[in-house]
Amino acid sequence: MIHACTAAISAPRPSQLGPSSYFGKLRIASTGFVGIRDDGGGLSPLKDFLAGGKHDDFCLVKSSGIPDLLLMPRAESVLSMKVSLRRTNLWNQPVMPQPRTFEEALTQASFTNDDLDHCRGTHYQLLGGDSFGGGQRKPGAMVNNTINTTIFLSLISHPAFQLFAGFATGVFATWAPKTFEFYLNYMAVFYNTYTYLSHPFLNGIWSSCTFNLGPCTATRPHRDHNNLAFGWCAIMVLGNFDHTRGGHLVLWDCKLIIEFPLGSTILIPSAAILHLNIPIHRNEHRYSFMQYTAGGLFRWVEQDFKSEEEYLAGLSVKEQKEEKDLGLKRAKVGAAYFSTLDKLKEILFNVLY
Ligand SMILES: O=C(O)CCC(=O)C(=O)O
Ligand SMILES: [Fe+2]
Repeated sequence: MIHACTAAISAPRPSQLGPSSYFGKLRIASTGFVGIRDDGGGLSPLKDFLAGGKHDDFCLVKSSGIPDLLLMPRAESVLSMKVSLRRTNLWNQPVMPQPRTFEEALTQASFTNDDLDHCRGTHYQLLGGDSFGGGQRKPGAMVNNTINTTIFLSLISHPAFQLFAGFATGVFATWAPKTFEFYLNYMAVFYNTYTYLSHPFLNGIWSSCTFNLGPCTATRPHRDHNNLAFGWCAIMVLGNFDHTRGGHLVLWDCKLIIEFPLGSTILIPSAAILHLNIPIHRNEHRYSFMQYTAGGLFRWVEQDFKSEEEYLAGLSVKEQKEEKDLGLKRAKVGAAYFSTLDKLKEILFNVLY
């Protein structure tokens, strides 16, 4: 069952992005489903984003404890949503994972030094779920070694992560209902066809998740280009750190630096927006849990369960051209799925009356 927890928390505070804020066109690969790889660059300390720092044109979104809604300028579309579980009575439930849960996972997992240097940063990460891309010939479950598979399975069986999955899914369905419906429709076809695969969480909409096991998770500037180009991912943050001094989520393209306290979940279009974290301080720990669905899974459904080459080979020259044009148009189609406040009000009105 999907938790519609958003109903239990107070009304969101909209932060209209300032005129200097920028959310460019969706960067979309020619097939129209995944983003374009863009990472590199190092970590920036908080002072760079404060008065006198080299990025002091960024706007700091302080954590108010109530949900934060970020809107795109002019279009007033909902770009991001931040909610905190700590304001709900769910937070005090004994099932909540303690930093110990991550420490134990990290101690038991089997990592090499190379695992500490990846495009997102220099922290340990455990990935799992169903995916497609990166050389796979067809969609399937991500492959880990036996130890890491066991740890991944035990984390996704943890009641707290099941609760987070349902919570984030409820937020997604509430604030981006059209995008959510797109996920529902495509994933219903996908999982009805591949009955031997299943979502990591029965109450969650996303097909994959990453446990950023830190112990000091701070991502470098990156776009999660394998995610659906116009899709949303959910990031839940845990650990033991002072969120006013570090751990912020920076949405580079929007010139926003968002305080990201323990127990909060932020949903963003992570393939489209360049994002990164401010490092935390010595003796602090930060872990995050990210849920997403690879754009390749949607493409696979759209293109009759065939590889790009196989699918195009079955089309006439005219159809191939149409298909390529359609790929680029998908950025527009995807952007149209973002909710406007008026649309959300209309939906609410129809539900209530
Ligand atoms: O930990 C965070 O706040 C961001 C995580 C993230 O962007 C990622 O894992 O791709
Ligand atoms: Fe990311």
